[in-house]
Amino acid sequence: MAHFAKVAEYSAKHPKPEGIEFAYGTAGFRTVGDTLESTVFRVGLLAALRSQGKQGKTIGVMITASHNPEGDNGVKLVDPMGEMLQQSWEGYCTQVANAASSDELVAALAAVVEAESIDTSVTPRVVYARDTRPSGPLLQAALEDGLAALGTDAASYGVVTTPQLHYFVRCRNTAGTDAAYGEPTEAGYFAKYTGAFLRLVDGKPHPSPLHIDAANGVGAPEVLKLAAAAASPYLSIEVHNGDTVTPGKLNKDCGADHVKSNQRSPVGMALQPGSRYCSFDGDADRIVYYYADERGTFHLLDGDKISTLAATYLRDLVAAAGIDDLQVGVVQTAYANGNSTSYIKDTLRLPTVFAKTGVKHLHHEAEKMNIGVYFEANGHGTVLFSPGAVAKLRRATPQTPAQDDAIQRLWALRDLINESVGDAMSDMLLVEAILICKGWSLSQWDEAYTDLPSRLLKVVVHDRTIFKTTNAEQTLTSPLRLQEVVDALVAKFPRGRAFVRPSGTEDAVRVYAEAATRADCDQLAYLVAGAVFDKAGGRGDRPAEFL
Ligand code: NG1
Ligand code: ZN
Repeated sequence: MAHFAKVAEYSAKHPKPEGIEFAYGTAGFRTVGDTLESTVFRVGLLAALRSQGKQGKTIGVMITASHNPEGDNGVKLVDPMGEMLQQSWEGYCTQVANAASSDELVAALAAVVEAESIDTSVTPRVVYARDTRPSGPLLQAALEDGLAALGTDAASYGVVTTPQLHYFVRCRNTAGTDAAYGEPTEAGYFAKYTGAFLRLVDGKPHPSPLHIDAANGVGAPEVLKLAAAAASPYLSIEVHNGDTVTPGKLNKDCGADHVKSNQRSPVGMALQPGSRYCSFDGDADRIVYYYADERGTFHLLDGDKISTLAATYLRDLVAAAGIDDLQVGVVQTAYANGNSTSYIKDTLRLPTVFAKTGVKHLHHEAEKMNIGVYFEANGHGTVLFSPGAVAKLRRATPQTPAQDDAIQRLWALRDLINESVGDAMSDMLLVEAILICKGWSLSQWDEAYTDLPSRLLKVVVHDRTIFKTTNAEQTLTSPLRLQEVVDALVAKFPRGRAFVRPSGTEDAVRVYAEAATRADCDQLAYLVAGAVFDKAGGRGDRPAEFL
């Protein structure tokens, strides 16, 4: 195909390493940074085709490996409204990435053009960015070759957070329409989010400073710019772990994933009772909050806590606005703490559903709701206002000043939230705004419910592809009879719950367990992990008992 005339020439500069199979998973391609050059080059080609398939709409490419170790890297595509790549393209990405030669590569690209009836005469448009990883510049150069090979109209945003890139893509594709999202620039991003935040908190007392662990990643410089743009005592921040230069520091013993997984504060943050803390992950799309009580005990406010805080506030505002038939709903995954789910159902009395792990699944479920709040327990999430909800807000005619205030607040919240994807900075402003409006400390926020003790384990097996699940990944259908074993173990523990699923991002099987007490929870996790190891091809050391 003439369209691919330059592909072979450019591809020769970025040969595929032999013996490695790449797979586009929940987080795009993600593996050791040094092995990704050919893949990122090819993602440039795919981004161009995706844009042509969307009549020249702008597609995004983000080079990041999020909370993974600094030596890893990754790349993912962003669709026109700033959402994750449509699932049906994931297979194309995997095929193109694994083509063994230039000829196979061109054939794989031609197959995509054919299958999607792509008009290759359209000028492709792509914007891209990367996080602070050392392998980023080289991978960016490979991406630029891929874009050039197909004559793409391309623009770099340099080093920004993942959600900022999603925002830029959405802004570019909605400019000049009713759905215009904002200015597709960093200054535009900061102006939009800080403006909405300041509208919400105006007139309320100032909060104490917020200590932010930026995981030594791109969130550090960006959140400083955000605070500078706000230029307000309502956003007084202190950034810790903000070293994006010293090799080896990114995500090392810090960041949202570290804090959530280990249930303890990051390196470089000595918690003082009464002070407020949060952690971003390496590309600033996740956030968790935490504090120490008077006895110095660590308390985590994770994605479930953020989601219930946001859902409560939205529910109360909708009621105060006097708008009928506007329902707030919550989407969680099976990793949500059981007590958060009970709280949403029994105390908040809001509808809640479980989606499969991976933000795209939560996003799709939230799209079915009027106002859909979705968060993974690990701190990745956002809120979606459906077109119907926006229309109702537009039509709302306030009868009292209180109703008018509630309606204005709902509009401000909609502007404050990055609807394209979970965003640590936007979510932080959301939490801050709600806490300021309620006059709450972190411990007051924490009072809503107490987490059940939980444990997340990894079991390495010979072949994780034999693990198949149903029921939002809570029930195993394969290996045969393993689920019965899990059920029998769960039944032994009060408030016990456990499930087993293959990871989408790591070569391992994950075991989640919770129960009424820490000892029961640990015992259940250990027994289930042991059963997986013994009955489904465990590799290496058998999971050890907690002591
Ligand atoms: P996997 O590896 O499929 O469990 C992990 C996280 C997801 C999501 C993705 C993408 C857990 C248990 N799993 O998925 O929530 O964030 O990575 O980064 O936290
Ligand atoms: Zn991330």
